[in-house]
Amino acid sequence: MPLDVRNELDLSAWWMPFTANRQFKTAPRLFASASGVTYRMADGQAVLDGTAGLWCVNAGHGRPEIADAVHHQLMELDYAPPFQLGHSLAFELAAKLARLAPAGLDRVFFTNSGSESVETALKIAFAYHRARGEGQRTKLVGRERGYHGVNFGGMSVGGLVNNRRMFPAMPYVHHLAQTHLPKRNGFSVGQPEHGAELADELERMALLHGGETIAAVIVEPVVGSGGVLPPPKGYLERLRAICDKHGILLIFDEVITGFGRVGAPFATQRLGVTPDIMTTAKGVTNGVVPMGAVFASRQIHDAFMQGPPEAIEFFHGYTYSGHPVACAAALATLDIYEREGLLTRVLELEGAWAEAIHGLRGSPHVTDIRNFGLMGAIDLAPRPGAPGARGYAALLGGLANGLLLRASGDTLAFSPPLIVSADQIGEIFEIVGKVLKTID
Ligand code: PXG
Repeated sequence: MPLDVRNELDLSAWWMPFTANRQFKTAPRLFASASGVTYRMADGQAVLDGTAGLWCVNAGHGRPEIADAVHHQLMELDYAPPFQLGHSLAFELAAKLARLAPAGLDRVFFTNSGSESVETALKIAFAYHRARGEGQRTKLVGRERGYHGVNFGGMSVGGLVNNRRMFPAMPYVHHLAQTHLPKRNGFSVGQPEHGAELADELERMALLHGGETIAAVIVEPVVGSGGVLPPPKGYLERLRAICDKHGILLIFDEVITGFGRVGAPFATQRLGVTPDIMTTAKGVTNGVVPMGAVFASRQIHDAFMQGPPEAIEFFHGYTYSGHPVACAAALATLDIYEREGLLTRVLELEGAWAEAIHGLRGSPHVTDIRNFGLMGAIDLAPRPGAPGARGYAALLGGLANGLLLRASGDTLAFSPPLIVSADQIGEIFEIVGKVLKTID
C-alpha cells in the first residue's frame, strides 16, 4: 500500500539539508525502496536512478554482498576506537585502496564524508609544509564553481556563491577562474579544446603573493556539482607544472570522479595528471555507509614520520575513522567493482552516453551540453526573472515520467550507476527530451 505521507508522517522536525523545506513539506517526495538502477517512491512510482543517488551508488542499489558484509561485521566487531589502537579491516582496506591509486599515492587516511576528506587534505597540506620548515605557506587556492563540501575549509576553497555568502570564510584563500567557456567550447564532447591558459592564473597569483606562501591548490579534476565541467585539454598539466615550479601541493578532489565514474579507478589515471593528495568518499562504499578516504603521496606521509617514534605525528582524526562497518562495506564494494569490471566499464558506455546526451542539442531551452565518462550536464536558459525555476520544473517533470535527475539551478546533471545498460541510457535521455518539450 502506498504511504499517504502527509497524513501519516510528521514532517516538521527534520530540518532538511540543501532543501526548500517549506516547499518540500507541502508536496513531499519520498523514496521507499531501491534495487539495481531503479528507485520506488512512496506513492508507488518507479523511477530510473539517473544520478546514482547523489553521485555515489556506483554499483547500483540493493547489493546483497554489501548487506551481508555489513551484517556480519556488526555482529563480529561493531565498533573499535581508531586512536592508538586498530583492527585488521582498516589496514586491509587501506592496502587495497593504495593498489587502486596511481603509483606513489599510497598512504590512506580515513574519514566519514567528502567534506571531512577535504578538511583532512587541507590540514595535511599545511602540516606537511610546517614539518619541512615551510610554515609560511598559509594560503590556499581554490576555483570558481568548485565544490569541496560544506565545512569551513572546503567552503572557503569552494566557488559556489550560495554556499559561501551566508558564512565567514577562511582568510588567505584565492580562487582561479572557472573553466566553462560556452562561447568557445559550446557543446564540447569530452574535454573542451580551449582554456588551458586559465591555469596560468596560478602563476600570476604566485608572482603576486609569493609562490612560497601558497600551501596548496585544490580542484575537482572534472567539476561535478558546479555543472559537469571537464578540464580543457592541457589545463591540468599546466596546473601541475606551475605547482611543481613553486613547491605548491596539488590536491584533486575526486569525491565524485573516483571509483569508476570516468572509466578508470580515479580521474587522475584517466587524465594522466597525478596530484599530491587526492580526496574521495561516496563510491568507496557504494554510498551505503558513510566513509571517505584521503590519499597522500609517500613523500608527504614520510615527511611526518621524522620525530621520535612515540610522538603522534598528525593531531587529526575522527571517532569513526576506519569504522569497521564502513570498512566491511567498502571491501565488499571493491570486490564487486573488481568482479564486474565496473572501474573501467564506463569506457564501453561513454560513446553511447555522449551520443545520447548530445542528441538533445536543439531541444527547447537547451543552451549547452557537456559530458565526460558517465557524467553529463545540460544547461537550460533560465526563465526571465526566475533563475532555477526551469531546472526545478525539469526535476519534477523527470520524476513524473519515471526519471531521477539532479537539478542545480538551471543545469541538469546526470550520473547513473555504472551498471546502467545502453538501453537505459537511451531511456534516460528520451525522458529528458520529453520533459523539455512539456515544461515552459
Ligand atoms: N567534494 C566534492 C567534489 C563533492 O562533490 C563533497 C566534496 C562533499 O562530500 P559530502 O560527503 O560531505 O557531501 C562533494 C559532495 C550535487 C551534490 O548536487 C554533490 C555533492 C553533495 C551534495 C550534492 O551535485 N557532492
